[in-house]
Amino acid sequence: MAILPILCYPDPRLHKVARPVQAVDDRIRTLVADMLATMYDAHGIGLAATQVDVHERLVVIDVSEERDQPLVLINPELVWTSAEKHLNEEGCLSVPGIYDGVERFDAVHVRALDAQGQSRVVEADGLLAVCIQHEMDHLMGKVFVEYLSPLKRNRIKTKMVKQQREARG
Ligand code: K1U
Ligand code: ZN
Repeated sequence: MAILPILCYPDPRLHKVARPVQAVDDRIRTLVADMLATMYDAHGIGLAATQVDVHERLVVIDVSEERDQPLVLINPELVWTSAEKHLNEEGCLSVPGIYDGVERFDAVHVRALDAQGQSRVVEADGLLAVCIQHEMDHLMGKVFVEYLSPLKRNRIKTKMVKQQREARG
């Protein structure tokens, strides 16, 4: 298993729209294993393929306390959303150190293929529902800071560019 580099905002590759996975084969299963290892290594609760510069519709998630309940969603599609929405605090491995409120559906049902290529519907609420919506946004090239005001977003962009310049030395 490999730890993959995670793209950092404002990298333009984070805005690419992912294409559907054509076949759940060994290449995809290796990508799933590498993405899970990368997510656990970064202490995240989710990761979209877009964030590791692979522009295919695949996300991994684990919101369990014990970090032992991985969820793999290939070609995910929302099939139901609740009427209610709420503001939730979000973070992003591609925007390290930034947390802010985003309005999301309270509950969603998502149809997706699992790592064996089997179709299933996942019924989610709470943090899992928030995380699914955040990860599916990544597949559409959308980063959570785009829900914030232009003022906040520009401040975050400036901070990230400065951090990356300093890290490069
Ligand atoms: O997609 C990502 O960048 C992963 C992201 C997922 C996420 C976190 C919180 C709300 C929605 C989606 C993270 O894992 S950020 C780091 C983290 O573990 C975390 C941050 C805030 C709340 C809970 C967890
Ligand atoms: Zn994210």
